[in-house]
Amino acid sequence: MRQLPEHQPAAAASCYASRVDLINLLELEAQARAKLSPMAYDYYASGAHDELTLRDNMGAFARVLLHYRVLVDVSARDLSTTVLGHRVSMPVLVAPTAFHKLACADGELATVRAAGAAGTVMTLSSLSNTPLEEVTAAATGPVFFQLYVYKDRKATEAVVARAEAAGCGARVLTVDAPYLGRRERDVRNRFVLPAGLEVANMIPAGYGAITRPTADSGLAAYVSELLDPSLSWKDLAWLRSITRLPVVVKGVVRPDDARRAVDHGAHAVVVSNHGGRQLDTSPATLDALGSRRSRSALVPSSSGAPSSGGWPSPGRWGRAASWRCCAKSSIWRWPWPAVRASPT
Ligand code: LAC
Repeated sequence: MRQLPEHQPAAAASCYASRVDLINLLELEAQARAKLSPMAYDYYASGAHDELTLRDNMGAFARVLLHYRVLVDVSARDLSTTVLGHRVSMPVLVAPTAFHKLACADGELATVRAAGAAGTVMTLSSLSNTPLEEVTAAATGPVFFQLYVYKDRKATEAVVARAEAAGCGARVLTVDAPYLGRRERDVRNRFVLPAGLEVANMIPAGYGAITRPTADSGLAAYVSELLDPSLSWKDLAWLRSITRLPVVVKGVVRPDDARRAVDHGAHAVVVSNHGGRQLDTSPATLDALGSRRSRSALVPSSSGAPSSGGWPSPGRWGRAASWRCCAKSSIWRWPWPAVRASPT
């Protein structure tokens, strides 16, 4: 039987590496590849199946050209904007990603400190290795909470209530993962959380452990066993009934689904293909964000549709912001009613 790469324990060292001259996320990724265990790196870096969408998420940026204007006095530049009533220094949020303690011992605490220092929002994953209360206690900026709906709705309602009590600013419902995408690297590695790491938020419900299955990815087995694939549009009403926070729908690539999301009560939509990790050959995020059908629906409004996927450098952010987005942000605006600053 193929010898599996043993997972080295999560890096005991702090996340705060000595100063390194990294100028974009691609260079940071190269550092991660050198420092992380193969299983941890593969988990973070992988896409579904042939990873075509994973690559196209970045390739799409090369298809966007900036036809810049000149002589318009840019001496006073301000990238700040607001997202669901929270002021941010720039139109870039930290998207929800799982298992930060695979990277270093500080895990999600390091991420939330960095997001606060950058003046932006951290979206904390349901599948965090650090309990949400510890993350919000360490936060110096807004924290949104990404939600996976478990078959056990009582357990889901409990974590929703905890996130609200801990001061999270919005609920980000992931809708593109009824089952986990087939990440072949995780299958080869038979991905599992190493000893000492769990799905911290779900330990009280008894769903903290991700164990190594006989084959396949331990995370795929966890998702298939515990998350609710029956989720449908009617469940947005259920979610809004159990939280006072704004509800954001994340994982949409179609204009009609984005419109359905708002028609069913979403306060905002995140255009995302889950970083190419779910359905290979789905459209690149930037193409979904800027497709002709979608852009034809673009009119200025005060609602928002951030996007997620393929943004490793400031140059790419600028291209996204050029998609007729609001002057100061890459929040994409749709012809929707104004987002209520505080949900009813
Ligand atoms: C992933 C899930 C956890 O992409 O969002 O791995």
